[in-house]
Amino acid sequence: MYKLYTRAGSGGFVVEAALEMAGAPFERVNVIKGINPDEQFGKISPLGQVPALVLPEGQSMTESAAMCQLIAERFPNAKLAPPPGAAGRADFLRWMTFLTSVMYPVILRIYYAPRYSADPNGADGVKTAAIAEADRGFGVVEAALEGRQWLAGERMSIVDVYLLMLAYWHPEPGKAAAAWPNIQRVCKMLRDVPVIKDLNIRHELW
Ligand SMILES: N[C@@H](CCC(=O)N[C@@H](CS)C(=O)NCC(=O)O)C(=O)O
Repeated sequence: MYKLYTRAGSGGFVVEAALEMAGAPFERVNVIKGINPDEQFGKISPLGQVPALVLPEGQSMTESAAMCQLIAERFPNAKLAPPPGAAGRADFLRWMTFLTSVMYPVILRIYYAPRYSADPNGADGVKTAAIAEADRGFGVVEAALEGRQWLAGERMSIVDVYLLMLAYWHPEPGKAAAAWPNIQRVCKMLRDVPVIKDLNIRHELW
């Protein structure tokens, strides 16, 4: 049994989606921001962040992208990622890394702006710059989706779900929808996937 520490509206969304799509047995532990739900959480997530995943064998991990890749690897029949050697593999690794190392942190700067400035009046500036940087990143993904249905290979993969999550975290969803039609197209297709639809009841991305 997997155990996922998560919270509605957090990066736990994409890991919940991966576990559900894989058919992996898992329990959720809801984490209220700033409060350790149990002693184990403090040890496995030293930054106090979700998601955090405890594997059936007892080992634990943080980092949403690593979790998604591990779940894809452990449940190959779910086809959550193009396997090593497949045509879409390079794109999958590229976009997974881009979303997690470029886009996720920039979006954190929007929502946790005071953390990113030593100036007590600096948060607004951090936020404005972070939104501009997020927009630049979404522009890169938008261009990559031109003429193709999914980010990696010929079928949906967990990296598309990662993109949906980040796209709905944009502070101005209306602007985002108009500015990036290819991303919107991917989101629209995913919104109808039953697992995603169900998860949205709790996460309220849209
Ligand atoms: N790099 C981590 C980022 C996780 C993260 O920043 N989680 C946020 C929620 S989306 C969090 O728990 N923030 C609480 C905090 O930093 O205090 C990942 O990809 O899993």
